[in-house]
Amino acid sequence: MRRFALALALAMTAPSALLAQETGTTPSPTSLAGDIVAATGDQLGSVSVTELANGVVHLIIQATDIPPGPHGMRLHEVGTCEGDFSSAEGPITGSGADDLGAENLHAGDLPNAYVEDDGVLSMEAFALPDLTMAMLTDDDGAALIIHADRRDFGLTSPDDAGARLACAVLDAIPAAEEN
Ligand SMILES: [Cu+2]
Repeated sequence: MRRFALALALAMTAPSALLAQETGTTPSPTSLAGDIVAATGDQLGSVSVTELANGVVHLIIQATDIPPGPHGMRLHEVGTCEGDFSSAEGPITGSGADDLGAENLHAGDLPNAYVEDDGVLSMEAFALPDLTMAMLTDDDGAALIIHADRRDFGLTSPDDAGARLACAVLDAIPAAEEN
């Protein structure tokens, strides 16, 4: 009877907690989340990032009060959103500036988002296959940037996404929230 009670207690312990206990490390997160903020500090929305079973990174991005029109969307190197958001530094480039064989396409690039007159941005996207969860969870983290202008990916014009309108620091979701 006593042995049964112990087995039950073990079974009820979260597997992730057991794993952390055994290895002495925290398992790398498979989900990240962040609040999208304007340069004024106003909160505009949220982003969630999930690594699928095959390693592909999937994003859900929702925000309000975004100027109507197309907006470049990109994952940047540093998880800091201060001032004009230059604190997030450059886009995640993966293996190099010309990774993926295209001068204007980097691992952190996402498709443009299109916002109607209501100012609502709502998109779901897969990241490029070059992007890994490890790039987003390195020591200095990562940030999502919503740019002022549409990106052209070098197809027909110089590729300039314009100013950084909004920014979200991508943080690991605490285990308690994830359940
Ligand atoms: Cu960018």
